[in-house]
Amino acid sequence: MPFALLKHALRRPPAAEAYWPQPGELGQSYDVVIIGAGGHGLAAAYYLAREHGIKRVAVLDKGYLGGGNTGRNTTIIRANYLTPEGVAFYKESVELFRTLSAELDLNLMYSERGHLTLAHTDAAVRTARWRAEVNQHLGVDSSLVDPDEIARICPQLNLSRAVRYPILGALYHPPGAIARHDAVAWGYARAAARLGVELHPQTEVTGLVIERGRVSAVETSRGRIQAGKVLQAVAGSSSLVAGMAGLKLPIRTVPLQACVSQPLKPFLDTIIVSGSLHVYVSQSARGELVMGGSTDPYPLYATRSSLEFKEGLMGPMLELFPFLAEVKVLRQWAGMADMTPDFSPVMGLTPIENYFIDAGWGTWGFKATPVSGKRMAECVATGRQPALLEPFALERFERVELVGEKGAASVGH
Ligand code: PYC
Repeated sequence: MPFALLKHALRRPPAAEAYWPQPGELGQSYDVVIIGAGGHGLAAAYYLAREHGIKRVAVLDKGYLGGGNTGRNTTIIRANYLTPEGVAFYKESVELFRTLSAELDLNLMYSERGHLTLAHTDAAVRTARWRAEVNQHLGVDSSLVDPDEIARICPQLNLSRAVRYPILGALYHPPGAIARHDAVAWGYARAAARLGVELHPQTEVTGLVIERGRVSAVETSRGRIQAGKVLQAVAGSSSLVAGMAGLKLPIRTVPLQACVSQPLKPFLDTIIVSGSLHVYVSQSARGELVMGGSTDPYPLYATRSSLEFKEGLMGPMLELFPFLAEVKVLRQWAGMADMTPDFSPVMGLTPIENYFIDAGWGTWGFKATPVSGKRMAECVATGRQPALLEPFALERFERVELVGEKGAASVGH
């Protein structure tokens, strides 16, 4: 063996660099306390430090970083919404995602695959046409395609007319993408920590001290901290945390389950969604089929998995891809989706002067991570509702100015 090779083999491997420093003592006061170390909270911390110079920030989480819905979604990113407000918002998110790996210096495995929302009824074709027109008007690449075009884009799909719900057309959205969801949280956490933000996992918020219409302190399982401003960015527990601030949210929390198959050779490039059949599927870089269906039909604070979900999903999956009949499901899990009456999020100012909210993400929180982080940071830093978030203000429910996005849901409800 050449000497140089032997020397290399015997050299001690370099210690792996920690992504972020070990959490230290919890400080006594911060300019901003963020409740929730998921993608949204971490992204907001990063943009607060980077774009607004606000670095005395603590991000608290009762569990571990990215352990809630950030690590439990099916990683789909798209901007093909129904309302002009929703399209403009998610368009900015897609633009931020495109350069995020370079910005965070971490490979997020962002992969543009194209996204097909299948239409099996005349009504679904009409909604697809409507979405395509709104999308195009706002500069988002979407169009209505017929079965011949669908066969060209995704030849593996069963386009036979001899099924319960033949495919009549689809909304095709070429920018539709997937990314490594955990890495998005890790990337933002690392970049925020490098700018001086403190990350405190295993630190549960147990109460909020409100005095004269302002939050003055946050009670945690590790003691009380003074806070100049507080941003709530949790999922699943949004109503419970908001309740500590005396706020009542129009939110109903339901489990959303998903699963992955054993790894297969790459065969599915496109992300396939069928709102009518209640199924969505993409193939990850590891070869697993990442699949989901409808939300569970009752409110529940739980992340258990059920056999009904798996059985209910596999019928339509096999209708779309009959050749997968022998493929095994490898893993199953659930997140908790905070559903608002109009299927749009609640973002921005609240009646409490220095308390800000990022909630109600239902089934589309992951794809909004960069834009919600950036715009919530702007909102917290300036104390004003950014124009892009105006339609999503909590007070829209009092004004009855809803932003109805149910027609753009991939998930059956
Ligand atoms: O909005 O694309 C989506 C989606 C897929 C699964 C859950 N949400």
